[in-house]
Amino acid sequence: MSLLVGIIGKPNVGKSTFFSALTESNVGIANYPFTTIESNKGVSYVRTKCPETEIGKKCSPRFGKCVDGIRMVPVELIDVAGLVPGAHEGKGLGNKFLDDLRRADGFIQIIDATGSLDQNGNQIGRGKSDPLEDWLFVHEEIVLWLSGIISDGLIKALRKIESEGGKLDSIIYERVSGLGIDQKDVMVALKNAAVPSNLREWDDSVTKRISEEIIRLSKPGILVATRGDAISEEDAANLRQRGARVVSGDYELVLRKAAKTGLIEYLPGNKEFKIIDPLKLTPTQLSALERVKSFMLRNGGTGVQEALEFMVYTVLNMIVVYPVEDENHWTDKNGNVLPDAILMRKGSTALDLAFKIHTDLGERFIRAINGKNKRVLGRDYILEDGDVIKIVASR
Ligand SMILES: Nc1nc2c(ncn2[C@@H]2O[C@H](COP(=O)(O)OP(=O)(O)OP(=O)(O)O)[C@@H](O)[C@H]2O)c(=O)[nH]1
Ligand SMILES: [Mg+2]
Repeated sequence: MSLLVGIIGKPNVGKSTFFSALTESNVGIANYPFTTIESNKGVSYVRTKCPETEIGKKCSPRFGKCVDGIRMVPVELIDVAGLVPGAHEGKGLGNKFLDDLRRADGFIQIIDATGSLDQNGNQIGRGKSDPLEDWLFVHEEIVLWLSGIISDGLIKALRKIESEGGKLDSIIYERVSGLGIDQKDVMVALKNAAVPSNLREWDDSVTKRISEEIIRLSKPGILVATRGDAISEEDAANLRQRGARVVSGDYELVLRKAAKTGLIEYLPGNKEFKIIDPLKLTPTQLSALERVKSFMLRNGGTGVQEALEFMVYTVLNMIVVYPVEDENHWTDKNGNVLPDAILMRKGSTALDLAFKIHTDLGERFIRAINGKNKRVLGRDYILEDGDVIKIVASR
């Protein structure tokens, strides 16, 4: 299973535009709430330096590509319907899509830099709402949704612990299994949430505190203020200071489309682009690209690719490793050089990598070999960013 990042936020803020730019897929985008009803899923890529240069051969990625030694590593994205206050009780499009977020490893929360929308995504005029305040209710909905999952049949289970014994962390873990949450995180959450020693004193506020801690520990997120193209530099600086990243999903979408049709040269994440032949552009296209250019100068790029990479590498703490079958030539059994680039959490071991590739490979693990220095590695070897690893397993 690859990494999955959920794109969330209130209706009409620009979630699907951000998603469409990153995944280069066509999805419904319109200036009214609830354009998206069914979730959109797609694949985007984060950049990393490819080890191909160290072996002097061109790599052949099975997914994504590698341009000038910069490898694009796949990440799954999911764009869901807008969240409104009360979504966890079924308001708006409610719970259904919250459940689509079950497997997400973390969330990118999109907010509207222009502050033009009320909590239901209706236009109320520029600056009439504080974009940062939306963070609170959207976060609250996610917490309450998890509380609902934990609460299901909980009181009965707690009574059972009292009469027959049993472990609280197992009871909670059981409820959140399937949400990609570690048992370790559940244990830390229980400790931090100050659970009453007498379980009879348990109430909804305890469940909520546990959910808050679990979300904080295992579903981290970042705030991305889109429509950065439509605000002043002063407002942008203010949003940045308050912890949001300022981007323009719309401009990133324009650039990716223009690059695809051969009008410009642009690689995602670059701070600038080049018009290939100005004579091929209409005056409208030229002036649109001028606007994009001036925003990129002010903002240091559109900010979209960087936001995803910040999420993956810094917030989710990922490194990239390259499993191979031949540790000398760094190939799979068909001779493809560095066919896979896999995102693993910092601190993962060689055994974790084996399990990530295939449960069977994990179960039959004997040792690993470091493709760079040919050293033999045990199951507890801590992987490093850029490692090329061969797993040796029993037959
Ligand atoms: N100026 C500007 N407009 C944007 C940007 N991103 C999105 N928009 C506009 O905002 C409106 C809503 O965009 P969507 O991407 O459909 O928003 P959404 O959050 O997916 O909306 P729902 O699916 O209805 O919740 C559209 O008119 C977009 O063109 C941006 O970066 N800049
Ligand atoms: Mg949408």
